[in-house]
Amino acid sequence: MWRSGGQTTYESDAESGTTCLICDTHNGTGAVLCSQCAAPLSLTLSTIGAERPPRLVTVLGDSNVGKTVYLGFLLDMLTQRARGFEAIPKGTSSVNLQQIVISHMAWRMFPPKTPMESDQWNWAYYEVCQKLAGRKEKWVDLITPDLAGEAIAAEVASPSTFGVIQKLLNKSAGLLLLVDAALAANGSSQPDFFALKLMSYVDSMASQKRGKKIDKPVALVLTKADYVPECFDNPRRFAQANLNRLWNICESRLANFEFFASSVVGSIGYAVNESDGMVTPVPLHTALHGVLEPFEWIVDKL
Ligand SMILES: Nc1nc2c(ncn2[C@@H]2O[C@H](COP(=O)(O)OP(=O)(O)OP(=O)(O)O)[C@@H](O)[C@H]2O)c(=O)[nH]1
Ligand SMILES: [Mg+2]
Ligand SMILES: [Zn+2]
Repeated sequence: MWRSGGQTTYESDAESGTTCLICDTHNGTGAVLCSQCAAPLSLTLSTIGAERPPRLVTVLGDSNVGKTVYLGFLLDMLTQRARGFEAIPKGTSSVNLQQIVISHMAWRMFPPKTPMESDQWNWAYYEVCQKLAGRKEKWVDLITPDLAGEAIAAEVASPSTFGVIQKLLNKSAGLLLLVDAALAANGSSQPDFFALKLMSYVDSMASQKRGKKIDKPVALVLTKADYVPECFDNPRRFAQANLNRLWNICESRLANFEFFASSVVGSIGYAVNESDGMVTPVPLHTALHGVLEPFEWIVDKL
């Protein structure tokens, strides 16, 4: 890796090996995943020759909040040219996450839970362009892993357990923080406390001067809003009423934040397993609401 004009350029060649794009660790030739953080080294290879430094957007949230589902649909909407966007995956493995989510939903199943091991996470790298009539084209190189909620919880509880999360945060241009609106509306304090811990972690990692707010745009996405449709009318009001601790820390520490409501299902059924009585939600049909808006807002702020 070398730096010129304030910009970091990453190297990779047969003799000297590859520098990890996420944690800057140097890896020997033949390595596929970074020995330090398990990010795919193909990310570095994909940036070679790029005109812009890549921008990372990280999706955070508790386990079961809907990160995998949200990210899969977001990437799919981008590649389907929703609202003036165009997206080109860099490297075939980037397509895996989108494919897993879409193919499961086509079979009326939610995708499986993301494994805790970082070498099992799907990473997506897309070159995204927004072309809107009367406006200049805007290019963003979106790099994001599908993190496991349990790994995020472990890192927040004890920083450096999953060092890759800390590195990602440092390098991210924007954050998407997902919060389960259905749980919050049911009176559970878990989503509020988890998001409060996450925000406190983000704040401590930002190492801002005391009293200065964090500039990084943070979109707070209220997921599963199909269960709480009033959330769509006014996500800010919903957060103030049901996620008050989160609302307060956002107001105190973030210069750029916005709440959004999102849902990916139009109707949902329930299947009961006869042998063990386990109830599984069945997405009867897909209907996307508020998936693109948070990302569009972040791109607008970059
Ligand atoms: N009703 C409804 N349920 C949803 C929606 N999105 C996700 N879910 C439910 O939430 C569950 C978890 O979604 P995932 O995307 O796997 O959650 P995750 O945040 O990736 O969880 P981890 O991989 O454990 O970190 C799904 O299996 C669905 O049951 C939604 O828009 N509406
Ligand atoms: Mg997941
Ligand atoms: Zn690394």
